[in-house]
Amino acid sequence: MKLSIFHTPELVPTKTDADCAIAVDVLRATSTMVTALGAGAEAVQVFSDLDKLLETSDRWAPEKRIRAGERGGAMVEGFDFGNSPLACTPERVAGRRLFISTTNGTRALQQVESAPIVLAAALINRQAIVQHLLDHQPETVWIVASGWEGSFSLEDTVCAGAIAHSLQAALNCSLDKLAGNDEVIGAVSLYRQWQDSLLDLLHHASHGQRLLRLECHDDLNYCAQTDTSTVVPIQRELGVLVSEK
Ligand code: 3SL
Repeated sequence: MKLSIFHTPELVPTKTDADCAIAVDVLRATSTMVTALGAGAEAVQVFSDLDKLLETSDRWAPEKRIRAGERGGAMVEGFDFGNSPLACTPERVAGRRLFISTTNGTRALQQVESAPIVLAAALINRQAIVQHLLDHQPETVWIVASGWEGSFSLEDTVCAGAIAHSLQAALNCSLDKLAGNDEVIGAVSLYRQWQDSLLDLLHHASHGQRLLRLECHDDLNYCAQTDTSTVVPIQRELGVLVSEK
């Protein structure tokens, strides 16, 4: 298995030739997707365009849909949810489809949507993603960090490093053998340095600070946890993710 990490969607080669592509947006899109599917949402459907989201979700019965819209960290007016994973309780999402558009996370997913296998990862489901890779042994794996509007983000790269670190241990191989690019070595080093203080790292991250200014302390606490969910969101049709199990 060869693993490559891209710090932003813009750095992903235009022709997707990975067997498996994994989008990461720890704060908060992929954490929200994992949580919604874990709470029994039927599926998560992602959109970069808010109008397209409204148009598509209009065709669903109101009791079968939740519209989640985030821009700049805040909830889009008129939507049911913003992008807080903590809103995704079984009472609110079970049996419903989450139609979601966020600033960066949905863009990362769309960048790799043509890969044969597309997954969504966060710190909370890190080990479940690693187990999926071990079970399916794809030859080429890309992890795409969402970043923030084209820039590097600490929280997504540390999550990519957490996945690579655990995968390397399970495969019992050298990092050089696993790494498809230098970013893997960098991301694993970042994870090794911060693995016992991920919440602190999220507090240093510029997007973490943006969310703290919006009073989203509980979201940071939640998203900083590792391996608390066994959900693997997997693309079933273009832009639609379901829980693998
Ligand atoms: O950028 C994104 O996709 C979002 O996850 C950002 S936020 O955490 O909802 O502000």
